[in-house]
Amino acid sequence: MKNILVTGGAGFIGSAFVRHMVATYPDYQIICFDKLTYAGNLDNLLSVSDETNYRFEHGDIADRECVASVLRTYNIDTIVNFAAESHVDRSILDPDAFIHTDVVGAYILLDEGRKHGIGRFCHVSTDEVYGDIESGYSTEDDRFLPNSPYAASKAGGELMVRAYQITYAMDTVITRGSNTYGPYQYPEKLIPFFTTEALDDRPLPLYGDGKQIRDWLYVDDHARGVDVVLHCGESGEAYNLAGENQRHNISVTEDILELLQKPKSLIKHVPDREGHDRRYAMSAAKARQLGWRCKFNFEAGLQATVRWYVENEWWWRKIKTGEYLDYYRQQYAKRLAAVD
Ligand code: NAD
Ligand code: TDX
Repeated sequence: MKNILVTGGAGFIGSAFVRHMVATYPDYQIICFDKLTYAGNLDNLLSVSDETNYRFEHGDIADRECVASVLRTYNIDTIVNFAAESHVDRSILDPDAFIHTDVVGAYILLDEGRKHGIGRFCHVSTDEVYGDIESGYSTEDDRFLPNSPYAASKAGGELMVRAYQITYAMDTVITRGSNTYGPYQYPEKLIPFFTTEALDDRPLPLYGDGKQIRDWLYVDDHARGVDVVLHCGESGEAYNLAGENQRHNISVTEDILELLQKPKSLIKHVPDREGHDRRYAMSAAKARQLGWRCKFNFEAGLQATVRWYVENEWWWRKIKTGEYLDYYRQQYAKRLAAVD
């Protein structure tokens, strides 16, 4: 590996991965390729922007010519694909962009990668492909039962990766991460959304009874997990990157309020998300065999995250304007009015 294309590298987890790779492997060239959608943000990459082993290229993974050109220009030998539409609620409002990027984009990237003769293709996926799991832990051989348009589009992308491994003998690996949190996460996802809303004493719209369970993974652990699978994963295999920190949403919400010393009365139980999965839980045993371990437990990770949002208003205040407010109204206005 020498010249690594990191697609979606200006997003939340992709940027943590870029920062990690640029610092850890001075001999690699890290080329971030990103469309800069509402979720892409070059502020996430300010700390590496002057590094000699880092470059940024603006482009869409579903644009064949653009992908071919960047593969040629930088003589890319490795692709790590983080690029995706990533928010379940937006996929329920309008799935179009999810099919474009998570399915068609993954296909174009694979196809151009194959033509260019790249080495390893590492595809970043999610625990949501397994769907709701009432008890026990999903393992890598479990069947896919995706329930939201987002989850189905991620499952579709993964199946195309599998097809390229088997049909064209491409060298691929897949990671399936659990719910990730930490600095630089777009404030539409539960933890940054509730933290920044609570800071302004605004209502926290908790879906349904709040007893849904998610397994939380700190972003730096996720980024390191992708690095381990990229370097050590067996060709053709998928690896669960599970935080093994399962929490009810209501308990995460109360922890945030306690850290901020805000009252529980900010919590509003609003009408549920459509098709809402009750529980995700994965086994991380297979990734552990590669030597991957989480360094952050949930309490330390959440404290560091909440503190980061308190100290970095410059980053999130300018995001919570314009398009963000349109989305907020569409997603929450009726829900909050229903419980007023
Ligand atoms: P994000 O929404 O913060 O970032 C996505 C990035 O992809 C953005 O920079 C965006 O501009 C870019 N992008 C979108 N469409 C593109 C396109 N067509 N071409 C090029 N770039 C494009 O997402 P995230 O939370 O950092 O997630 C990264 C990956 O990890 C995704 O594949 C997601 O499915 C997966 N994942 C996320 C989580 C989580 O909890 N956030 C958990 C498991 C897996
Ligand atoms: O306003 C909210 N109220 C609420 O109760 C929001 C935004 C979320 N929730 C609930 C829904 C989920 O049960 O909190 C939980 C977490 O929600 P999200 O942050 O939207 O994450 P989730 O839907 O679980 O999906 C995440 O994990 C898997 C990421 O967004 C995906 O990209 C990843 O693949």
